[in-house]
Amino acid sequence: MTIKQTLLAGIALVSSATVCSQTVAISPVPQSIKWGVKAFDCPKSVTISGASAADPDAVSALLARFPESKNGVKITIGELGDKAVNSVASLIPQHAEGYYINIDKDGVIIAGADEVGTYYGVQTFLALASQPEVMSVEITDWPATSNRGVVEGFYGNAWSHANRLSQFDFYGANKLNTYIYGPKDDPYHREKWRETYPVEEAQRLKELTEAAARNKVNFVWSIHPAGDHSWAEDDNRAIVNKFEQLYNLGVRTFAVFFDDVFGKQADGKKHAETMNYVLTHFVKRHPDVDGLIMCPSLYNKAWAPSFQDSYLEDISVIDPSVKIMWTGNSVVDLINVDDLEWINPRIGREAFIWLNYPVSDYCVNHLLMGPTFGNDPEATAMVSGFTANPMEYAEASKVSIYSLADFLWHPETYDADISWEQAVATLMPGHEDAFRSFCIYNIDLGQNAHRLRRLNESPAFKTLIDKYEDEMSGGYSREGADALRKEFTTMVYAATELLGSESNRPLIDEITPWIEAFRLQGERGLASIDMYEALADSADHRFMEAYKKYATLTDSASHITSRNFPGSIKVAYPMVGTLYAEPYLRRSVARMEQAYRSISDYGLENFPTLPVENGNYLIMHAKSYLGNPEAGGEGGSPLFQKQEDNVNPDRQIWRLTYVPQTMGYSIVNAKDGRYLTEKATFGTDPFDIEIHTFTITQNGDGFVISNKANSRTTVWTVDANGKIVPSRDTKSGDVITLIPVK
Ligand code: LOG
Repeated sequence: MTIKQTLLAGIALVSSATVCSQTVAISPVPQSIKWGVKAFDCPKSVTISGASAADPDAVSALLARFPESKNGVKITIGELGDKAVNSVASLIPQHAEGYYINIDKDGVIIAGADEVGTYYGVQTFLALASQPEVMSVEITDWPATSNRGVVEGFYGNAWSHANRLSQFDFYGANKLNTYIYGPKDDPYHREKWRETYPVEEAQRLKELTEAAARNKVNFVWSIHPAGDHSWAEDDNRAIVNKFEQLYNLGVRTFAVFFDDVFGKQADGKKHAETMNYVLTHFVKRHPDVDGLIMCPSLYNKAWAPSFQDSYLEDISVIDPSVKIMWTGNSVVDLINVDDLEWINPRIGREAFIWLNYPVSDYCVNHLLMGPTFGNDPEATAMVSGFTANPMEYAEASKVSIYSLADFLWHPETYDADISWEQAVATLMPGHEDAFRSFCIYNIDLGQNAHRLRRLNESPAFKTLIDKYEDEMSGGYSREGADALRKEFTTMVYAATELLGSESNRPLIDEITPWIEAFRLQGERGLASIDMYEALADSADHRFMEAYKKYATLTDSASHITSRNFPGSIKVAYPMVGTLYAEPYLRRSVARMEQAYRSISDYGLENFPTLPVENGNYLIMHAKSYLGNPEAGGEGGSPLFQKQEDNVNPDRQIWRLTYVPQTMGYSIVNAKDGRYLTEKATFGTDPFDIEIHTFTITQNGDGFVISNKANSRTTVWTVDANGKIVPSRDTKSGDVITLIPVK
């Protein structure tokens, strides 16, 4: 068969195998849906009645998919009050943005409660009509949450113009109606908030407001004046002046952000004054401006104790039309009823949610591609709006945004896993399985300052290692090796397929560094199984070849970066499978290295040489000795001391032990067994290698000691009092000398 014949056969097979039932997902899930039998084949064209009175964006969206012709499928469209849909007026739900759809063999009726409703009705119809046969159906639908969407509010590289245009189409299709513009690192939002946008940027913003409007998305523009607002009228006037520019570019809803400022800048009374000033001097002067939103400085419950008691009371006097944002129980948390019961009475209104998920600006090496779960469905009834702060990776963020749209529209029936499966399939048509494999290994955030974890990463991999790891470390298990080899092969195939796929290039281009890391992880896994099998055969040359391959692949993975361009605000070092796959690989390779050393001398020079042998050491800085003055106590800090400890020498002796998994050392005091933590204090909790091991690198005659926890590297410097100060400036590490003691 020629290639062409093969393709044709493939298509014939698909269409003859098509069953007559609804196979495409409608997301968000409608409030009420009644299926009937097949109505007609997927329309080739449509005949529209009611188009002249109906919402023009709804009609355009319909015509963008189906051409009009006399004999096309008959579509009647309009909103409540339009003549065309009079016959179904009583069936239209009385909810803002609601709609009614009826499809039968005679045609289609799409009737909105308002213009947005008609537009959303068309979106649902387009989903229904995206399969070969369209089913009879009656749908009554409306959103449970009024303002639903995204707040682009992260630190890092702001979304591009193309990113945002693509987002708005996505919001339109998924029935999200709100986008708040507030990227922390757009200078005209924060640092240079007083300055108006230059012509070119202004033109792009105008295009954005137009694109948002076409998709029924309310484009909210926010200003962040709080870094250096003088609280004098001049500065309030500067805010109004800036808003006037944005008004002229088409913005009709505005926001003022006061987040992440402290002290004098976090003054509730001043914030209230500013908001009321903007109301009087801007909002009231433009009858078509439809509202103001503020993000307070105290925007989560965990911070309440460190703020002046009166802060929330001070802002509660702001005109009730102003919406006040809230991230929940802490900066990064899911939203619960309890949080809202706490905040709503304090601010005298329903909070407007700023959900810090899937934002990754505090764990930049991770992509958050997992299911969106943990928000209380009941919480949606207690808010004035609900927006999510995404990753700087706009396309990748759509996995979570898709589910957010589903959750907010119909919280009672929301199922995070089902919604996630649909998101994955919708975003990579034709490569669903490969994309799913990738996403499943990119779920957890790792150790991070905000402590949010997602422990549902790679469950199948976890099952495999739970089942086989003990067996494999105790002896040879063919079953274990085969099962893991199969999984690692799937990873490599999935990555290769995605890298070569064409169905969503913007997404693939954006996440390529993570896909590469994923592919390498699979290949490293395969090399580790080769090592394992060679070890079982006592085949030292074969083992060493596999080991060298593993080491080369690991080295390549460590050089992958993302957003590593001149002027980039944050560079990322992609990490994947950090919950189970990566720790397993490191454990098993470290174990095999040890086992190999006991059977052969061949090629040992290929293993990394330890910068320092395991053992007891004096740790010295200049002429001082690191000691443990309060040994046996609970707190205290290690301290470089000028005097040798003659009373209790063990207090200045430290046991260094190499931990192959992290390629770092644990540092434990000989006197009381307490370990040094990443903050250079003492730890007594169960030892966590991911946080408390130190990398020791040769520097001249001495060493530099660094620690990589929370994805941040710090190096030891020593202050004038002999205290270790972990510095983020990784170039300025102090030279430390290590003297072995017997
Ligand atoms: C910032 C936000 C940032 C997020 C996560 C708010 C209101 N402000 O801690 O810009 O993306 O946390 O790092 C924030 O959440 N501050």
